[in-house]
Amino acid sequence: MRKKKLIFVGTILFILSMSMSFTDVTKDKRIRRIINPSRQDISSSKHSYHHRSNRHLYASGEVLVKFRPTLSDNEAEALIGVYQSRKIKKILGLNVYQIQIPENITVAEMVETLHRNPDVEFVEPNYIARITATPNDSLFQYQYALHNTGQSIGVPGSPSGTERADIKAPEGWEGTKGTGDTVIAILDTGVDLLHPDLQSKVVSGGRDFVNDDFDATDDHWHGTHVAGIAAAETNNTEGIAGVAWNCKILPVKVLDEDGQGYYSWIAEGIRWATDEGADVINMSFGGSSEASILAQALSYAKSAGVVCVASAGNDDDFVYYPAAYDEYCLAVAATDYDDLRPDWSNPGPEVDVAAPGTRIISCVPTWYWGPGSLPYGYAGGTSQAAPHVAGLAALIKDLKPWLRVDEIMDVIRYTAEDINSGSAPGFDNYIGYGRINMDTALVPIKLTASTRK
Ligand SMILES: [Ca+2]
Ligand SMILES: [Ca+2]
Ligand SMILES: [Ca+2]
Ligand SMILES: [Ca+2]
Repeated sequence: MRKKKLIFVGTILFILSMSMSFTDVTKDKRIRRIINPSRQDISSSKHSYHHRSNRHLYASGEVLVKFRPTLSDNEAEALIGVYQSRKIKKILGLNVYQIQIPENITVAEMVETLHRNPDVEFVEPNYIARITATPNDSLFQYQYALHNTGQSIGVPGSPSGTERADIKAPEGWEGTKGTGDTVIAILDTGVDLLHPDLQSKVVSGGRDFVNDDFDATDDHWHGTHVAGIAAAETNNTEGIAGVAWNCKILPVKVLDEDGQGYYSWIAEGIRWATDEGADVINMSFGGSSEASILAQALSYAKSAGVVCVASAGNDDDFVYYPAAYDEYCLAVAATDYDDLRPDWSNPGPEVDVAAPGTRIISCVPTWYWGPGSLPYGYAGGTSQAAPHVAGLAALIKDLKPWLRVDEIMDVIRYTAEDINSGSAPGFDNYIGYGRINMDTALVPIKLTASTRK
C-alpha cells in the first residue's frame, strides 16, 4: 500500500466527528430503529414541520374587520372611528375593512378588543403569505439543523429542540437553490458514489490520494455523512435535504479507512480539487500542527477563487489546522438543537462562525447497516457543522459569482446570528460571529463590513 511507503509529513489529521457520535451511528439501537424504520414509523411522526417562522407574520398597525350585515356602511365607518382607527380601504365584494389602528395599541390587542363587539363578524390580523421552499425528502422533519420547529431530535421521546434554533434553510432556499454549475469538493474518507441520495450529485468518481486511484469510494462512513449534509439530492422524496439543494459534489479521498490522513494527501487533494474547478472545499478534519505544505495548498486554492471551510475540532482545545488559517479558511464551531455551543467544540480567536453539529442526520454508505436498512444515520461533531457552512458558501457563490473569496467569507460571518449575545455579545472565541443564517446570507444585496449591524 502506498500509505506504508510515504514519509511521515507533519501530523496525522483526524476526522472531527466525536467518537461518541460514532457510537450514535453504530451502537444506539433506538436511533438505528428510527432511521431503519418501516415507512409507517416515519410518516406517523410527520408533525408540524411546515410551521414557519414567526417573523413578520402579519402587517403591523392594521387589522381586517368585517361587520355584521345589519350595520350600514355609515354605521360601520362611525364605529371604526369610535376605536380611534382609520379606514384604509373597504375590500370590495367581501365587505371587509382594512383599518389602521392607533399607535399605542398592538394588533393582538385590537383584535381582542374588536372581537368583543357583537357587531363584528370577524376581525383578524392582515397575515403575510410567502412562497415556501419545503423539500419533500422523507427525513427532512428530522433535520432540525435546517428547520427547527422544536421537534424531538431523532427518535420520538428524545429531547426536543428550540424553535428557530436552525440555519433557516427553507427561507434561504427562497433566495436560491443553487445550480449544478457550483461544485463542493468533499475532502474526506471518500463518498458512497452509489448512495441513492448522492449518486446524482457527484460529478465524477473523484480522486483517491490514499490509494492513488480515481475511485473515491468511501471505506469509512464519515465522508458520505459530510457530503450528504452539504449537498444531498433534495426534493427527491428520498432521505434528507442538502444545504446546497442543487449544487454538485466532488469526492476527494484524503483520509483512510480509519479516518486519518497525511498532510501530503490533504495538500494534493486541495490542489487537485482546485484544478478540477471546485468552488468550495469542505475539510471536516484537523491536525494540531501548522505546516507550510497546507498553507501553500490553501493559498493556491484561494487564489483560484475557492472558498475553504474547515471544522474547528472537538476537544474543547485550540482550533486545529487547517481551520486555524485565518486567511484561507472559515473555521466552524458547533451548536446544538437549542442554539447552545456544546462544551467540546474547540474555541479560539480563529473561529469564524458556528453551525449545528449535534445529532445530525445524514447519509451513511449503503453497505454500512446491511440489507433492509435505510442508509442514513446520526452523527455529531464540528465535522457535521462545517458542511452546513460549505453548502451555504456554495449557494452564495452560485447566486453572486462576482464576489471574491474574502467577500463570501464576510457575508457568512456578518449575517450570522449572535445567539450567545446575552453571555458573549459580539464576536467571541466560542461561536465566532454566531450561528450561520441562510435567510440573511442569501438576500440579493451586496453586504460589506460597513453594513454590518
Ligand atoms: Ca479508491
Ligand atoms: Ca434527498
Ligand atoms: Ca478564522
Ligand atoms: Ca457572541
